[in-house]
Amino acid sequence: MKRALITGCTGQDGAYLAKFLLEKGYQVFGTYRRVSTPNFWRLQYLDVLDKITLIPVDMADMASILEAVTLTDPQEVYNLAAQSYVGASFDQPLLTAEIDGSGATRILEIIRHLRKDIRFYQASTSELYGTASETPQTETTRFWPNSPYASAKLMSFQNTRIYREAYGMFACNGILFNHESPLRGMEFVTRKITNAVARIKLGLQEELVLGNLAAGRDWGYAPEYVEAMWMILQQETPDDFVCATGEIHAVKELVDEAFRLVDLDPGRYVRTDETLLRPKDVELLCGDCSKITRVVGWKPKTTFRELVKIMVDADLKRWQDYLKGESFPWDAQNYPGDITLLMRHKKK
Ligand code: NAP
Ligand code: F7E
Repeated sequence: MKRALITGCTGQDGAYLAKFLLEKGYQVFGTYRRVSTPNFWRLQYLDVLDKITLIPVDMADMASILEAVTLTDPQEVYNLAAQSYVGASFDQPLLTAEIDGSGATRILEIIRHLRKDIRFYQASTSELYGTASETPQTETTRFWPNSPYASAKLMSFQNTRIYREAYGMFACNGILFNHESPLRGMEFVTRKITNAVARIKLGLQEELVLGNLAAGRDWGYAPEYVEAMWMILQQETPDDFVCATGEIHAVKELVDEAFRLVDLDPGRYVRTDETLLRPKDVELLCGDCSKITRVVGWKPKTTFRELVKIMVDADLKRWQDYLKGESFPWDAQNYPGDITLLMRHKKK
């Protein structure tokens, strides 16, 4: 039986990947952060929590990563752990560099010294393109990061490539464009919108406050993207690949589509607030996935409209069930509606 180690197993992609690999017959080990309150809701939601083995790891702590790799002796390591929220990286740039930049290098070093035949997947990102020099972006488009998150991810991207070329390691980057699902974290714009739309429809919330409505993204469906991660590691030759849908939609379009699905007029409920603007945003991203389609055989299936519907339906059902008194693994009830967060990174 093949063994896979997933860092960041409690996150959106980690949970979907754990489920996918279990279905492929893998023994799955996942790392989690020791925190005062357990954070396993996604693994419970997908009914995989009791089918995987969890190991406490912090990506800042080399010893805990070394122990995880030694104990699990995996054939494949998927490095998904990250401070993944771009906005927060302006507040915590050094922590983000430590986790997202140095974290990957810690694993690469461990693999280099311990067992160079371990296949390594690095969760790279379309954010590397920042202010993109061309549209759509491919594997050869220039990187021009616009955030501390993206510059940290640039380090891990380059070290993954460098360890591949310098030491002959099977180390690959998936340059994944935004991918979403009902398991997406609440602070990301897609889920923030679909959760708010559900609450507004049910009379639980009065308004939705957003930042940059003009930003354009290439949004795909997360379960399809974790399959791409696995496919990348099954190739004969290690390489870097873009995963994307090739379609751009503005945040405003996402808002309109989500409200349309529940027959409400967004004009009545949505306002913008400049404290939600990032000091520097990425205005437009759109990927060209022809290389991964040609070489690996992966292509996206779910359309933008289908994705928004999946997410709105899921959030609506969860709030309806919640109102009926049902309990189930879920994150939204942990977010108090009325707290004021001081946005340190607000545009000056
Ligand atoms: P996510 O939901 O935020 O999950 C991130 C995971 O990393 C969580 O399990 C989190 O643990 C863990 N983590 C955070 N800090 C850590 C630390 N110091 N030590 C150990 N683990 C830590 O992110 P995602 O959307 O699944 O994304 C997965 C990966 O792909 C990330 O590296 C992200 O940057 C990258 N990526 C995502 C997208 C996207 O659109 N989703 C696109 C491109 C690349 P907790 O649960 O305890 O917080
Ligand atoms: O923002 C704008 C915001 O936070 C998308 C991460 O998974 O994908 C994700 O990064 C856009 C930005 O995702 C709000 O300014 C407007 O232009 O959902 P997001 P992201 O920054 O694209 C990449 C590929 C990753 O690698 C990252 O890990 O939406 N926007 N108003 C807003 N964004 C948020 N979060 N909240 C708002 O109220």
